[in-house]
This record gives sequence, structure tokens and C-alpha cells, in this order.
Amino acid sequence: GGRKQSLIEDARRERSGSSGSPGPSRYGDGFVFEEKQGRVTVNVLFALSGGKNAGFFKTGKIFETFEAKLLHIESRPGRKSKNSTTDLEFFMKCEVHSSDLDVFINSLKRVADDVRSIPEEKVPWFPRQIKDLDRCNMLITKFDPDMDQDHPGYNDSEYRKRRAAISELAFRYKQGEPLPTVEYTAEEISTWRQVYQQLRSIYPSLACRQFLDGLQQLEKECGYGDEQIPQLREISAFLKEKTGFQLRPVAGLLSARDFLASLAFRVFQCTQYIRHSSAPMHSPEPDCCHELLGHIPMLADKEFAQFSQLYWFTVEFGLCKQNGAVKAYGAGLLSSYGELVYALSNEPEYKPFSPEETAVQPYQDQTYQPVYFVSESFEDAKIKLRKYSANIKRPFAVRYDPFTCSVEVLDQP
Ligand code: NLE
Ligand code: FE
Repeated sequence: GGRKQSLIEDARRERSGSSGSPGPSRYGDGFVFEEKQGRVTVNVLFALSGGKNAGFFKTGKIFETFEAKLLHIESRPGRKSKNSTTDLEFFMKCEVHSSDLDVFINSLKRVADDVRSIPEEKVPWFPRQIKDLDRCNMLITKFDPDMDQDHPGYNDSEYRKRRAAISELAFRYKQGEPLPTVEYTAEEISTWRQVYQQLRSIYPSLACRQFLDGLQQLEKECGYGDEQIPQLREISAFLKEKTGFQLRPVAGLLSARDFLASLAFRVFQCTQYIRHSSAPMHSPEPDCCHELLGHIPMLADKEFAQFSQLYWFTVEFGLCKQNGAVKAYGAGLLSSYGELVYALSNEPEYKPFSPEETAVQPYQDQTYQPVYFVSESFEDAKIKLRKYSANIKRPFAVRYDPFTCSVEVLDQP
């Protein structure tokens, strides 16, 4: 399904049901949440129904009259009203004089419908328990075959139907249930076979040692090979024993926030559909080839499993030195025949891995990367990364409790 990222969406998401959060009072009457030097900040949500869209300018007038300082504004289609025109909803964050607040809100109520507030939480929602990951499924619709005209599956209605069916499995999944099994079709298996055979032939010379070790074990123990697409259930059990990682199904490319948050629980979210048969050698979005060939063998390595941040230029597109040669360990390379060969040719630029520089390097997500970062070793990269993340400023500290699989927030009232 087409899910868009937006502040409103975020605020509305049913996440508030989790332990300790405010529950239904989120949309209650307390408009104020921060008062400083006679001014308060409010998050206000309102709708303009039917033909009242011109009412937006009336609300604007109110903001002007009360000298409200606008900090953020968003609009989106809301509910359909009786005469079947779509209402518009607005979300505004603004600052007003404390003494004006009541009149300000009442004035808004006169010209707009459904005036509500969204209290701002001091700490943004994030999963605290492994079962909260059921709410971490916010998709980025960028490369979706339903949305993106350049997607190789865009004009293939069969393919899109199949994708929707497999997505459903992921949306219905709840943490702790057995992982869903997909019966792959002959065409899907044939795409897998091409990808597998082509990549398998260049891995020995282009992939790092840890990857080759992992792949060999998966071929022995998890049914990896060119005849069938391995199933998540078996692989998850395998990883759990090796490095404590487990898998859960996901419907597509996730927001970085949801994807990275799940890694904190050593849960790796895996797509189960396969790329379109017309483009087996490179896909801009993740698919089962990318997960199973790119990520899983690396997650079977203990040393590597600890190292899962600064994602793009390491876990996805990282290179490392090994016995004097440069080898690939990034999953985006290990699952793309085209890019793996290119990355290890002398075409792209190489830079030494340094978190400060890597974190701000703009990246390419349509086609091959123009720049890759080369680590001296995983150990070296990990030390640099730990140092870097220890210096990231945030208003609280967290601690992971492995016994209860929960994240505890420290330094909080
Ligand atoms: N380009 C990769 C592939 O073809 O498998 C997928 C990258 C997903 C981030
Ligand atoms: Fe990936």
C-alpha cells in the first residue's frame, strides 16, 4: 500500500498504545506543552470541510492577529464529507502569547472544524520492546512498482498483484509468530537462478572472506543454491544460533528510522518478493535476492553482526581491505552482479572509511555509487564508529536489556 511519510501521519499512528505513553489523551484538550517567557508553543490540527477551503485564509488572518509565530505547517487530504468533496486537514506548530491562547483557539474553532491539539512528546516514539516492532512498518514508496513509472514492474499487472499478495503477509505478521512461507512460482525461481549463478561465479574473487564463509554454511545448512529460493523461517533459526539475529517479513523499503530501530533488537526486516524478471542484475529496491544473498551471509558473522550503523556506505556498499586487496562486504554490492563488478573495477572513486565524512556523503539510490568507502578491517571500522556514535548528542541515554529484549530509557524524569 501507498504509505506516505509525514509528520501528521507520524503523530496519528497508533503507536501511542505502547506502555507508558499518553493514550487517547493525545488528542485531548491540553493545547499547551511548552511555555517560555510569556509565549507558548502549540501543535494544532484542524480541518476545513466542503467548500470551506477559502477558510484557510481566515485562519491565516487569526494567526496574523495573534502574532503567532509559525514553526511548521502541513496539509493533507482528510475525510470525505457528505457532498463527497475531500476535506483538507492542516497541522500547524506555532508560538503565541500565553495570555492569548484561549482566545486564539476559540477564534480558530469559529472558522475551522475539528480543532484539536497534538501534545508534543519530549522523546519521540521508538520501539522499547521487541513486540513494538509490529508498529515499525512505515514504508518509503519511492521504488514501489505501483508508484514509480521507472520500476521495471510498473506495467506488469501480474507482477504487481503478486507483490501486493506478498506484502499482505508482511503487514499481517506479528512478532513471535512463525515466519510466513512463500510458494515461489517457476518464473520467480528462474530469476533467482540467474541471479544466483551469475553472482556465485564472481563471489570467490570479489567478496570478502566472512561473506564466503557464511554463504558456504548457508549452502550446507539452509538450502541455499540455484534450485530454490530459501525460506526466511529456516534462515532465521540459523542466524539466531550464530549471532542472535532473527528475521521478520517486511513489505518493502522501510523508513530508515523503522529499519534501524529494529536492528537495536537484532531483528532484521526482510522483503520476500523478488525483483522483476526483466532486470535481474540490479534493483534499486531491496528484494529477496538482496536480503538472502547480500545481507544474510554477513549477518552470520559474529564480528560483523555487531556492526550495523552508518548503513549506506558500510552495510550496503562497503569495501574492506583483505590480504592487500580490496573486497566487498556491502549487501547492495553482494546482491547486484552489475554493481559488484563495477565497484571493484577502477572506475569509481575510493575514500578511506571515516564516520564523520561517511555520514554526510550524499548517496545515489537509483544506480551505482560514484564513491565507495574502504575500511582497513571490520575491527578498525567498528572502533571508529563507536567513537563517533559516543559523541552523538541526544537528550537521554538508552540501555538494552537482553533478558527482556527491551530498551530502557535512562536520564529521564
Ligand atoms: N542494488 C541492490 C541489488 O540489485 O540487489 C539492491 C540495493 C537495495 C538497497
Ligand atoms: Fe539492504
